[in-house]
Amino acid sequence: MVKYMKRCHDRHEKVVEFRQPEELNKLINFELKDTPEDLATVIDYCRETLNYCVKTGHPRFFNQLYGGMDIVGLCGQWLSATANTSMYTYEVAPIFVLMERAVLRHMGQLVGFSDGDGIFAPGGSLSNMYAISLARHKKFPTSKMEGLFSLPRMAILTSKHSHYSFKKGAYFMGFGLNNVVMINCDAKGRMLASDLENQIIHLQSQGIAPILVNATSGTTVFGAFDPLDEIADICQKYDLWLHVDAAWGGAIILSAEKRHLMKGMHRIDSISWNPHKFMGCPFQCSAFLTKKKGLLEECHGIPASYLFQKDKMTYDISYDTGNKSIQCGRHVDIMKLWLMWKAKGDQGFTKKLHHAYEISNYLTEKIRNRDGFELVVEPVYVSICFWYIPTAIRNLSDGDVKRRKLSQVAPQIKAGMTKRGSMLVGYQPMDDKVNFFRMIILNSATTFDDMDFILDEIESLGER
Ligand code: ABU
Repeated sequence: MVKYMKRCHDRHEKVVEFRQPEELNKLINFELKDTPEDLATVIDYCRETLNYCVKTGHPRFFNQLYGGMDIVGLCGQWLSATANTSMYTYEVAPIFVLMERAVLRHMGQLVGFSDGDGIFAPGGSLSNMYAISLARHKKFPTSKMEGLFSLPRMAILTSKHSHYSFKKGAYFMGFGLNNVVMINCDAKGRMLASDLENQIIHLQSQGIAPILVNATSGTTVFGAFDPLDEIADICQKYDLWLHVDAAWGGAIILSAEKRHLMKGMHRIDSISWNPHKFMGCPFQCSAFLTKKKGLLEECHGIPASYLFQKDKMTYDISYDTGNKSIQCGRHVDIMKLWLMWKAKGDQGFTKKLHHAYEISNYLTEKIRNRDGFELVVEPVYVSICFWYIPTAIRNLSDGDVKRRKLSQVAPQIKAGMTKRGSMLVGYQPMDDKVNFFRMIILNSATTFDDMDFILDEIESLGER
């Protein structure tokens, strides 16, 4: 593992040694048997596994909203794996429960919740589902006993650029996809507050009860920040739960220079903030925070006499966290984050963010000034969206033929970089925009030279 960590930081190493599934099936014997295999073979499996893993810690991995390799965080991950416990009671996780309380308190205070509550969840999607669950409980507390059967039809509102977890949450929790109202965005990907208000009025006129508005701070593709103050005004007017999905963008809270992008955050009811994204905490680590103390437990608490005995004489049972959660067993995600925060302080994360902005600004300037490259949208965060337009189609007039050809460019270049293993960058279409690249800059090891490298590589693959 230590060798692998070194390889992840070596630019001569490939980001991925890509193999097709049928090749990997030949390289590693995945099938299980009745009889044991010897230890040397088992260790070989470990070696082979790392050989074919994607090096997400490599400075040229830009594919996802996570990456990099924080050694302190990794040690925290190893330590909690060694401790092998569950977060549900103080009884079996005393130190981790106290760590979680301290980190949630600190994160809540940074958001502006003076006396809030929260929980670490297995990913941002689940954190967002916590918000839907609390919003429903707040509006219709009888839902805990009666389910959906005693309630009016409900809807949740979120922008067209928001994360798909709101749709997943809607069907998982029984609302149905038709009751997720997608609010229009401006050209920069920010929710249009005027459309939000129109949609709320329209829902109410049909007897549908909106229960939650989600605003996004750092949308998944453009990295846009919805206008929280304007949205909070509307939620206040119509008495709606305001959640912010800041899974990707929450780190800007740590920067006095950039925090204005989330102006109004102290007015929200809840927030999802994933330290495994920009902050570089080893996967996975997602915080759900709410202003409403006690609501998580009121909403999700179920007596379980084998875990949450009310007559425990060893300690104060308010330290048991299991009844805030929708899970039973809960992974210890806190140790790695707490240790990183101890080692860096707020300042360390702020420095990481400002470094990423410097690299992003450099890349943006290069894209602006280099033939064949074109920005899709002016970035406000560290997500840089752009097209590469090969020479062969550069002079075609705008129209269906050019769009069709351009839409094939990013997938072809992506296939090329994966085969070479030289770097990984994501792509997607968005609204009327055909496939474009989305570069995610978050690894502190990434340099200006890496940006020159990726543009050269994209051009070389795009001109083949
Ligand atoms: N949960 C974030 C979406 C995945 C990604 O674009 O990396």
